[in-house]
Amino acid sequence: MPDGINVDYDGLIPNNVDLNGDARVRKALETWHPGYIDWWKDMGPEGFQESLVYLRTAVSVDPKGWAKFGYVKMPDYKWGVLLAPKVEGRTIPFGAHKGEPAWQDVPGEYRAMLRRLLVIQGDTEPASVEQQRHLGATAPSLYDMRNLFQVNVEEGRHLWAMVYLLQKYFGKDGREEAEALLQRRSGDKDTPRMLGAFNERTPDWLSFFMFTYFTDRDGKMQLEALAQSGFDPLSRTCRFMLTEEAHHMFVGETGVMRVIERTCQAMKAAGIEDPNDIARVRALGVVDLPTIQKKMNLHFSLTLDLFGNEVSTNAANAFNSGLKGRYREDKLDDDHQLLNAVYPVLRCVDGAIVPQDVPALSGLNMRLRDDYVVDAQGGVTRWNKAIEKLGVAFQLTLPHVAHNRAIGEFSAIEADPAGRVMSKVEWADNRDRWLPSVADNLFIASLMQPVSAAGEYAGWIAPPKLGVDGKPGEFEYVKIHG
Ligand code: BYC
Ligand code: FE
Ligand code: FE
Repeated sequence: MPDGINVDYDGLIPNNVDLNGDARVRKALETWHPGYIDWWKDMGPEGFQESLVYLRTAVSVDPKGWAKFGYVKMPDYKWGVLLAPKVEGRTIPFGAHKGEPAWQDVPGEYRAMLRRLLVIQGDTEPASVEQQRHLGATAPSLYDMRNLFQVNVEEGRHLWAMVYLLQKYFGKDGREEAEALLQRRSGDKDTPRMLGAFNERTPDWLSFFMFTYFTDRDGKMQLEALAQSGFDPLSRTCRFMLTEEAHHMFVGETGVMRVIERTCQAMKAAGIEDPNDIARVRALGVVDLPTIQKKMNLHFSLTLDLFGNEVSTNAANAFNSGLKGRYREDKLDDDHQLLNAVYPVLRCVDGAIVPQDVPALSGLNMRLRDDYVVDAQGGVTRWNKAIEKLGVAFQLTLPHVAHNRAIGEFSAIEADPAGRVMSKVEWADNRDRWLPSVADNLFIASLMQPVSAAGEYAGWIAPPKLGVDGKPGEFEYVKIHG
């Protein structure tokens, strides 16, 4: 079947890229497949490989109806290779080659750079599955468990998406990279995943919701930037991945929202006015709002690290060569080349945080990060509205970009969530006021008792407003024993 809206579903690998007509790539993917399944069984959701999970599977790339729902054992999930439909006459939207026809093949001079971008993107996908593999055991409901597994299988499909590009366009190098993507392990001291945040633990469900809200949103921003690529197969791949990504952030935003709702309702019912009366709030078996703020500080700052350095030659080169654009490049009104433009960036000068204009090309990581912060604020505002509506005097705030950073300008200094710079000693003395302490994590861990009766929810989280695929509240989203 030629490239298009419909997906060839009959073979081992569902696809809309005519794998049947491309014996070399089909063989390469079929050879890679058993290693992938081994990886999934080893490193995917622990303890639920035989369960029947009510999952959506992509069966088309038509935005109006691309998924079908049904019970699947996760190792039997149909991970496919799906690209958004080709746009006829598409041209390279930015950089030195702006206006030239989009590349259908890898431009030789940019081969190494493109390969690196694909490998980094690909590496994050299995990493997140590894980070989340223990969470099934403590799911607060079958609904949440199902959402976790949905996110996991789709991250698995995102790995397939990058592996397809590597196998199809990078020959032997691509095969080696595809293999290496199955070898690295999140948090492993010898063969870790490539980016910092993907080697952190996701120890509890509040972390999972924060991760899918904040870190999957970095995924969204990076995919948006790569969706602009002059390398057309990458652009089309990322455009389809973005349709799935929206659900991951939905899981995060509604997850945090439900935790907040439950906490505020419990406080009201118990007559607790002071959100900082942590002992009394915790005695109700819900997460106090200051601890939610700390979790947010942690996951937001870890995610900011994923945007790289404030001033980056890599970013300039990726843009100039037409490989990685800006967020919504096609909606921006400028010359799309930026050779003479500047961009304001917060830098660290003599230990102080100061704005500085840098060449716009070198500042592209920051531009994307700034767009990210605006996007991330949206959900925080909605959370705050809910807190207010529930009558609790507390507001969540995104911490300053210099807070708790390990990459870039601010990795050299310490700053509190308001952006006040301080000594290492002051930081060490106060760290637990801003980031989850051992005691906070132990408390959250104590709440993580599994609830697996259909329609029931753990006491620290409110039920969702709507079920999945229009299903009623008591629907059995996961048949744990198959
Ligand atoms: N950790 O020039 P710089 C997702 C390295 S998430 C460790 O500033 P650049 C998802 C950097 O590699 C989206 N190392 O870097 C979410 C470089 O090393 P080399 C993933 C880091 O390239 C949830 C050196 O420092 N996709 O999809 O401008 C669930 C100099 O840095 C880090 C992408 O990221 C770090 N955080 O920017 C599942 C898109 N940051 O080469 C999935 C592809 C930097 O000098 N990647 N370094 O040895 C890129 O566009 C860029 O590579 C980065 C870094 C934005 C990551
Ligand atoms: Fe992904
Ligand atoms: Fe995601």
